[in-house]
Amino acid sequence: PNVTLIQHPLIQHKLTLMRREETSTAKFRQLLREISMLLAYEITRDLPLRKQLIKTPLGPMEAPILASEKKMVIVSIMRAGQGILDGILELIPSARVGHIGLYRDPRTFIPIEYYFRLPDDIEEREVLVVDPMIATGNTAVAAIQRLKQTNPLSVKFLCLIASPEGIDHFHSYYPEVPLYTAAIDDHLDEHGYIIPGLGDAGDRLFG
Ligand code: HSX
Repeated sequence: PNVTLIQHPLIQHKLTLMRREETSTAKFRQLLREISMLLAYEITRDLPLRKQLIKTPLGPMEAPILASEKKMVIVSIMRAGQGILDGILELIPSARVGHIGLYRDPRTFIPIEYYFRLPDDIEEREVLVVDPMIATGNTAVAAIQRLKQTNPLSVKFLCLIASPEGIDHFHSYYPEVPLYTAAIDDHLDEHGYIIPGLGDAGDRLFG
């Protein structure tokens, strides 16, 4: 399957701290920001470069810079995606930002859209969708479905923890969309929570 498990030791360590029940909101927020920077570093490994003629104080040089003409777009699935977005923006401050508001009906687990806003020229931009959790996978599928209507150049999805069920569900709809995650947990419970997971990411991030 089209899944990359990002297992840098610092990421694993920070994720463990985030999972702990006793970790405070402030600490959780800080860890999510740090871990998101590390994930972004890993995901952007293959960004194409081009050469540009520059002048250092001591002379000219053909130096590498990012090749894409158009800045990439980070799309945050509200509200927990905001925590990942903040971290990535520290690393890629010029990225453009989109927002998708989706909440999961607690009974049916069906995502309901309440907000959708993307930057201009989305057809010419690469998109990275971020949300800490893929539980049933319904939210991720709904987000990609909605995004694809706007025809971006490419789409990737980044989360922190995914369930095996969620990954299967996601890729049964969108096998071509690369999924990056820091962990694949054991299973989903009957309330659609990832076990062992870290609880409700939005609640842990915002209180
Ligand atoms: C949580 O539920 C996460 O941040 C996601 O937005 C969503 C994942 O649930 P699911 O749709 O994969 O079941 O609030």
